Amino acid sequence: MGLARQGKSTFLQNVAGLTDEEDQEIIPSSDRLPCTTVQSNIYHHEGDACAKVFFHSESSFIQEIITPYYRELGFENIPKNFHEFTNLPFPPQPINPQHPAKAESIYKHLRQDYYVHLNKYSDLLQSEKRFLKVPKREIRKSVSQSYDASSQ
Ligand SMILES: Nc1nc2c(ncn2[C@@H]2O[C@H](COP(=O)(O)OP(=O)(O)O)[C@@H](O)[C@H]2O)c(=O)[nH]1
Ligand SMILES: [Mg+2]
Repeated sequence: MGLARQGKSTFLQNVAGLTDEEDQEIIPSSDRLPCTTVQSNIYHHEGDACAKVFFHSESSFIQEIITPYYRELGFENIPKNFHEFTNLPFPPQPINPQHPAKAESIYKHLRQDYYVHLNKYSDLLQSEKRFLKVPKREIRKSVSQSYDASSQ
């Protein structure tokens, strides 16, 4: 366990004996902003490395990811489905937060990562949960996020 950029991924690369730069992509690490941003279970496996990437369904995404944000931020109109999350007006600010700075940070994450970028990931959410098997060269793209020069 540890905060972002404390060396968790690098530690796992070393424990797993991933010494080549190309192999290190199996457990991506970064010196920039938070990199690996999903729960990742790593197993020893004979043969070519690959990843099983699990996707939320539209409804599990709303229930398990979005709803807790709405509750935490005091929003009453919790979207009942993906369509509502996309189409209802987005709340302008946290409601009566007990810890304003924390609520602001949570709000920013919900807005800037999940709401603003809806059209970049909505196609990945289907009516059922599913998984895809991806080859080594696509693991980084699947388990991490990247940033531009201004950290966006
Ligand atoms: N100097 C030094 N740098 C490290 C060490 N472990 C990791 N790093 C660097 O710290 C940055 C963040 O590491 P990363 O493993 O991605 O952190 P994570 O967010 O905890 O997974 C990377 O640039 C690593 O190369 C270490 O033991 N010493
Ligand atoms: Mg990491």
